[in-house]
Amino acid sequence: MIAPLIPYQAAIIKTRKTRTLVIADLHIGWEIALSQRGIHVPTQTPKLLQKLKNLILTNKPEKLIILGDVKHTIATAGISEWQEIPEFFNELKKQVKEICVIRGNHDGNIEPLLPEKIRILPSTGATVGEVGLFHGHRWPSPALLEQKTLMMGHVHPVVAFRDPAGFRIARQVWIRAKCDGTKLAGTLLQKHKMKIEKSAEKTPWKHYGIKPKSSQLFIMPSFNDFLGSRPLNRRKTDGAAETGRRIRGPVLRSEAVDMENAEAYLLDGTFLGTLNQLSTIS
Ligand SMILES: [Mn+2]
Repeated sequence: MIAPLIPYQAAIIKTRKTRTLVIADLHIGWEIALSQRGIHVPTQTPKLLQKLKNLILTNKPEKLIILGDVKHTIATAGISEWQEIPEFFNELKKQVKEICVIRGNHDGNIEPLLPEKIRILPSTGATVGEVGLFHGHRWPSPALLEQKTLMMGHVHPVVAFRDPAGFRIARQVWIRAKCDGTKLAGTLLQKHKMKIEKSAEKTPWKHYGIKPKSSQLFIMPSFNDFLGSRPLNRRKTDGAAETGRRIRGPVLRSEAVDMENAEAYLLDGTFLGTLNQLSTIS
């Protein structure tokens, strides 16, 4: 069972044996990137840590999974990241038995920043209970498509609202989209240059040994409140549409995920409508 921890950007996956806390997109050190452009914001890392500690105290998970993008710089790490990231994880280690990081696109060379016993999982993802978890910038492994529910981060989903006077605000949201596991497996097979044989259902079994079952995809809001993003309800006529498509990653770009009719929920659980409906107010 999967439950969002309203009103936080976090979820709990419960199985018979364990409770796993899942968060995505910490982007520790985004303030440092700003300071290089002359804007000085004090470090926000202690606040992120406190928010996460409180969630651990309240929900008592045995396991914490971070769905990618622990740090903000992509390939390297700045001086403060060398200090802040190990400290952050050393504190968390005192609160929760097991911690895993699924590698995101910002997690290049993260190994030396993580203390002992923090496990790094590949960007192809991991399965917890009946949920397939992956970051989203790359394809998940075929094994994840056997799960009914997929969950990813990476896009930092927000919805924009504009009133008639032109004032605009953006709010973080959860996205729930229908997806077609067989189609996803088909696209993945094509990517691996394998031909779809007589039946689209049987080919994944033959090549990957799986029966695709994924029917819904959740996109998690970023745990870091400050991250910007291109609103998901921006109209397609926008000149930046192509860039937007590229950033979303291969799964959302594939026709197997119905983003038009995807449902958007505010962090407090309020249902806003589908992305298609919301495109009129962006
Ligand atoms: Mn990412």
